[in-house]
Amino acid sequence: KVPSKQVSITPGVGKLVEKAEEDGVKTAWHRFLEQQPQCGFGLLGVCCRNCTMGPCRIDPFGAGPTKGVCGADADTIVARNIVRMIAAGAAGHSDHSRDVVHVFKGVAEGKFKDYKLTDVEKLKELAKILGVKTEGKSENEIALEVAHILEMEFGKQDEEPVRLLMGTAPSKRIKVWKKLGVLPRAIDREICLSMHRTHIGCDADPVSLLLHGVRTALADGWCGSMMATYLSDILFGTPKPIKSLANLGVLKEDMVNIIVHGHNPILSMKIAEIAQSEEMQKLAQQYGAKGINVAGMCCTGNEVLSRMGVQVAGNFLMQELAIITGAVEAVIVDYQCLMPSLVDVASCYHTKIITTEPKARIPGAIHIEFKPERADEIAKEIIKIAIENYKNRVPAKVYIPEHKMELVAGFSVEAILEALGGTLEPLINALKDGTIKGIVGIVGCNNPRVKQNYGHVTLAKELIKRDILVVGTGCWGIAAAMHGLLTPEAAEMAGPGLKAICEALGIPPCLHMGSCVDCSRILLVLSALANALDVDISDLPVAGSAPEWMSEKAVAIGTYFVASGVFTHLGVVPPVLGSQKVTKLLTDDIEDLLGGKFYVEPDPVKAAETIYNVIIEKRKKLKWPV
Ligand code: NFS
Repeated sequence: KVPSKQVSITPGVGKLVEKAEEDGVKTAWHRFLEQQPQCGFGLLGVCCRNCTMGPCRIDPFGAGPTKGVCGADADTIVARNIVRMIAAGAAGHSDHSRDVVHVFKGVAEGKFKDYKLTDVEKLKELAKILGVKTEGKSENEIALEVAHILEMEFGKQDEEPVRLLMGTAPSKRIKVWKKLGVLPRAIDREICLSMHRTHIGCDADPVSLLLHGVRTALADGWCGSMMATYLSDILFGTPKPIKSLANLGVLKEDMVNIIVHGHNPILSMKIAEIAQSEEMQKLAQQYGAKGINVAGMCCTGNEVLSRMGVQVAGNFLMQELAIITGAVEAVIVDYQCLMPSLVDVASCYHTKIITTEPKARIPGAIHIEFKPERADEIAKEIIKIAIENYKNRVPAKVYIPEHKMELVAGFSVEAILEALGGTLEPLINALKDGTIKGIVGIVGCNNPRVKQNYGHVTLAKELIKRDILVVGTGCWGIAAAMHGLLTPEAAEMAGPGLKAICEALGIPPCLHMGSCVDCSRILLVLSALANALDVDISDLPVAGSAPEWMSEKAVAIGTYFVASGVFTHLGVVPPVLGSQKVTKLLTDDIEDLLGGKFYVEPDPVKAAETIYNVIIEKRKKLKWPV
């Protein structure tokens, strides 16, 4: 049994964990308990499985072996392991991006009729960034040229840095990267090189390894993830402030409930759109339901929330709970952050798990491969499975917590600018005169090591109280939503300066900027601020945080934030403590090279205090009032 009252601060979660136990179902919290005590070598990062002379592990107390069979010491092993995490995270974001490029190109070629170029202004902006001339060309011609350049960003073989980074990062920052030799040349190349360097018998120098980790992370943030954001906006529209609701209470007792879960908007946008069609709604009524209710989960939830206002059922640790309500007809997934246990949990209820991507299959799930050339047709086919499953719902097993919270999402860079009246001036002035002390980006996951959403919500509240504007993405965005931080009324919780600004502009003190690939939007804000003030990002009174992170993607994001000059807080200790050298490099020395560094603090209240102090120091250096 897990102590249900201690697993989460989010209303409804504890109740569903108890229901799971009554129904004989295990959740991530139960499996986390079963894993205790976890492997100390793994936690410290000193276990190496990169060849079959091993696995080798280094004795952290120095009494046992200090080197692996090949001679690698703790510094080498820890650095190699963390670089592999960065590479996997960058691969996740960027391969998602590759799929969006594929659809974008197919649309430009007229092959994928079910999609269109929705935001042409943004297409032109991207063309300009990439140096594509637009005059006298049709939208499709521009899109094709853009698609060609973006494809090359993955696999080009020359030594030139990726163009998207060169076109969006501030020039002062680019100089820093150039001097260090970490300007990424191509996304796939840097990821591949991360794997090569960490192979047995290659790079053994922790400094050189970590610098390549930085290069790989930059290829993700300023290119791979950035591309996913730009193209998703062009295909589906750039988010604007939009109202919706969050938490499991968005599920409906008398409707066919469909959860879209994963990351890529290409399918989930279609499901959300087609579920609204008369044909599908009528079919649902024929099966005895009032209609179809689509709700999002994790980042694909953020994608459909930001652009269509689709309600969100919850963040990462709530995916199993949605099924445990007994009221979900289908969970439709693409890839990333899907627990394979969804199938086990679903087997105790009537829920169908539908996988759609060849690269993310789950044994026991129904697999319907998604193909953009038949998008509408496949979306319908999938929705029909959910509708037909409504009759199998067992009313006695249904429990939907009543909790749901209002929210406003959709704060793209464009939307923030519009709220500010078209220019950054008001924000810059508020920063300069100290009305707002700084800006902090909070991102990342849930992790059963942390009381669910306690880190996310507490840190955000502590920061806004200190007149720090909070922006963020991913599962943080959903946590903030479920706890009422994404409403204009939340300004009540902010300090007097931030409160006044929020009230004047009618915005929340915490701004939801999208999914995790949309951390690129945060980079663009930093870039615009640095350019406008003619300083480097590392001079700005800003910071980043991932209070409850767990995924390799989060490691990539944290690293590109640090590499971009941002002081970055982690609420969960990364597996590096087995090497004093690597730990010191990441939390101290790296600042001299890049202007940013990692700071680890599990207590969000203490973290807020430290972040505030860092921001005040930055303000003093800029000679701004504190
Ligand atoms: Ni980001 Fe988004 Fe959530 Fe973590 Fe997973 S959904 S891509 S990895 S768990 S924030």
